[in-house]
Amino acid sequence: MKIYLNGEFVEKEQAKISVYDHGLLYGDGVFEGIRVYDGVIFKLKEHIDRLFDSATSLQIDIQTSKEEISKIVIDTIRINGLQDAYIRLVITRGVGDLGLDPRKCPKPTIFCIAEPMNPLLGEDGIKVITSSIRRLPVDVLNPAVKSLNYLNSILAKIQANYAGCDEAFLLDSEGYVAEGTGDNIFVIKNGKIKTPPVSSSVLKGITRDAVVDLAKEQGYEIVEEKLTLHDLYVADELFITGTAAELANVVEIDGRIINNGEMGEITKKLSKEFKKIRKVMGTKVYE
Ligand code: PXG
Repeated sequence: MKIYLNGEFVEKEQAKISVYDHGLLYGDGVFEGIRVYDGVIFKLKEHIDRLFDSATSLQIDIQTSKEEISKIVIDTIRINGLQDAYIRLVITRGVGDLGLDPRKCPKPTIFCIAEPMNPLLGEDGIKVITSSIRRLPVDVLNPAVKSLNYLNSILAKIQANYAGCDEAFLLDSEGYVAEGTGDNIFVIKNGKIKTPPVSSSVLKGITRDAVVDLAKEQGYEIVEEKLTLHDLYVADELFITGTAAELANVVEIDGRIINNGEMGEITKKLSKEFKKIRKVMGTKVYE
């Protein structure tokens, strides 16, 4: 497996970065998780746009154009001869000294990994708990920025592990449902699909947006509104979306069984349609 690192492709064992890299010292960097399906990179443009927005927000100068970064992603898949894979594209502030000052980091570190990966949480339906860890408020570290700081998601995941669950949901600082550790949440009640608005401590997931569009095309009513845990507990159907998790059905939340532990009809339909569109919506790796 060859990895792109700062201008060249190197073997996995040789893909090493400095201990003075601020991505490592301070979580000072941004990233994207992207998937390629059947040789088509799903929504590559949207991922690159979000990466650049995250970098702009943190005032990280990527010093490379969007076109060049897109080409790095394409070349990483090509050089490894992959058709279906998960891609991790990371840009850190780069190598500096031991102080925080970003001015000491003249050049960003850029790397891209691509390797085969099944849906992260399996396809059998997942069990979820609500974490006591809150999603970061927009005035602390805006969750719209996909930064290398994932500690609150990791703390929530540890709680899920202890509870014997697959995933944890986080509330925002007001107590409304925000999102999973690396995924967005959808609730279905009486045929209506609901998801929390991106304005409140929720990452604007690219899978989320694709599923919203898809649901509208299929004629479903879909609303973005604040949700409480009660809405989740009494849901007819519940699922999550994310690049790594794809579309995963939730069968249990905090001990409440959803739809008798089965995948509901609307979730089934959306999951089927999502599998169709994702193979065509994006950038072809091999012409
Ligand atoms: N919310 C958060 C906090 C995320 O990190 C999503 C939603 C879904 O966004 P996309 O654009 O992928 O539909 C993410 C995705 C993991 C993992 O292991 C997930 C993400 C990043 C890294 C790892 O589940 N991000």
